[in-house]
Order: sequence, then C-alpha cells, then structure tokens
Amino acid sequence: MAYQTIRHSIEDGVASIALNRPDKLNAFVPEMHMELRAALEAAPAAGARAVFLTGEGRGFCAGQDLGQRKDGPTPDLSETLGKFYNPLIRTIRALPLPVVCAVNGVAAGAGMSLALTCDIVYAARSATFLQAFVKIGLVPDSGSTWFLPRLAGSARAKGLAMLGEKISAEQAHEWGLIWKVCEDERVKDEALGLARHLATQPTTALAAIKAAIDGAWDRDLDKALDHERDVQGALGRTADYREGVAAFFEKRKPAFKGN
Ligand code: LHQ
Repeated sequence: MAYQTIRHSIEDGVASIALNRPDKLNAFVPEMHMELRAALEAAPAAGARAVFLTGEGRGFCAGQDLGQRKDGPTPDLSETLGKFYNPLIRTIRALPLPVVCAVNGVAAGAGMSLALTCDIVYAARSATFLQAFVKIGLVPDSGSTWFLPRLAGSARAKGLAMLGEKISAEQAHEWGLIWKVCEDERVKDEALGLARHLATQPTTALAAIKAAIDGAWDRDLDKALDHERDVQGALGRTADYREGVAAFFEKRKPAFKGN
C-alpha cells in the first residue's frame, strides 16, 4: 500500500513507521490516522514481530492539525476522538507486538499521548513533551488523563495538564514517562536497534507481558496472581519456552521463533 502521510517498511521482523508531515511537525490529519492505523493493524500478518515508530523532520508529533480546525463550523471534538484518536490508542495497546517509539523532537498534545501509549519510549536529548491541550481550552485526551497520573503521579499530572508547559526529555525520563534519553543523532538508530532485538525474542511472551502490565492497573494482587498463573500455563506450552530452556542448558543463544 502506498502511503502519503507516513513512511512504512518491514525489514528484519520490524514494521518501521515514520509520521511524515514534517512541515507541520507531523500533526494529525484524518489521512494520517487512517494510514498509521492500517500499518499497525497489518503488522502482525505481514510478519512483523516488533514495531518502530518515529517522526520525520524536527518534530515527533504536534497533535491535532489545528489548521484543519480554524475555519468552518465548530467541529464535534467527541466525534473526532471517537472516530480517530481513541481507535488509534486502542490499536496500539491491543497490538500483540512491542511498540518501540523514538521521540525525535517535540511531542505535543495528542502527539505526547501517542508516545505515552507506546511500550518502550526513547527520546532525543533535545526532544520536548507538552500537554498543549489547555492552551487551546481543552482537556488532555488520547489517553493522557489516564497515563499521566499512573506514570508520573497526580501532582505532576495536574501540573503538566494545567500548565501546558514544555518539559525536557530528561525531565520526562526522571518522572518515569519514558524509558531512555539518547543523543539526538543516535535516537532513531538506538530505538530501531532495540526493535530489531525484540523482533528476535519470544513474541508470544512479549505480547503477554504487554497485556499483563497494561492490564495490571485494573487488577488487585489476587487477580494479578491468577492472571500470571493462567498466562504462564499457556506460555509453558510454547515452542519458545522449550527453546529457551534448551538453549540455557546447551549454553547457547536461543533461536526464538515467536510462537
Ligand atoms: C502545526 C501544529 C499543529 C498545525 C505546529 N497543527 N500546524 C484531538 C481532538 C480534536 C481536536 C483537538 O485536538 C485533539 C488533540 C490535540 O492534539 S489538541 C493539541 C493540538 N496541538 C497543539 O496545540 C500544539 C500546537 N503547536 C505548538 O504549540 C507548537 O507548534 C509546538 C510547541 C508543538 C512546536 O513549537 P515550535 O518548535 O516553535 O514550532 P512552530 O510552532 O514554529 O511550528 C512549526 C510549524 O508547524 C508551523 O508552521 P509554519 O508554516 O508557520 O512553519 C506551525 O504552524 C506548524 N504546526 N503544530 N498542531
């Protein structure tokens, strides 16, 4: 499929996707939503075992393209969220593959929410994050009201959301919003390298880890223990588990097939 607003390829088991509206800091328009979602949904069947997501140009994603909003009748924002943003966030969370994100520049509004949705987030040292919503009279959306207090705590969540100020990649890292800060010129290579590594790992287990940790917010300890028991039972019957144990005793690297 030829995409207009993203760059997309599959290589070494990794679906690489770059948001590609650099002159608008990769702000979202409906077409970019549809293309991004299509590429994500197609990834498992296309043979990908990990996803790498980044942005072209100097920004990662500036959220909703406000140019599409300034003229004409007042748009129904609920409809926009219901039709485009919420399905995107749900698609990433439901994807049975690890999604590695390289935040190469500014991540604003729903662009920051998009980054927070990913499983492992790298950021360039010069990248910034902001909850721009309040600056235009809106509430954080695309999951940010859910992610921020869980990742950073209520005080920081409210500060970020109510002030809409930029924070640095270092600050985002210190607050537990992201996994790692890299030098600007290295961030994409490092994140892609990690995605390539993950693509060689036990994919079924990675999907189970993702689902278990994402779902942990909604479980008490008893339920988490039961969940682990059930999932571990299923993973214990996989070829990758057998391979992992065999490789351990044969003192060699496991050759996981992803099943
Ligand atoms: C943009 C944008 C942009 C269009 C930069 N749109 N052109 C969901 C449901 C429905 C509706 C509402 O929203 C949502 C979710 C949301 O995401 S709401 C939040 C929307 N995003 C924002 O409010 C962020 C707006 N952008 C900014 O505050 C700044 O551009 C940031 C802080 C991201 C970057 O600042 P600078 O590095 O100084 O860059 P810049 O402002 O000069 O932007 C560069 C170009 O990109 C510029 O175009 P130009 O033609 O002048 O070079 C901007 O107009 C354009 N751009 N963000 N969201």
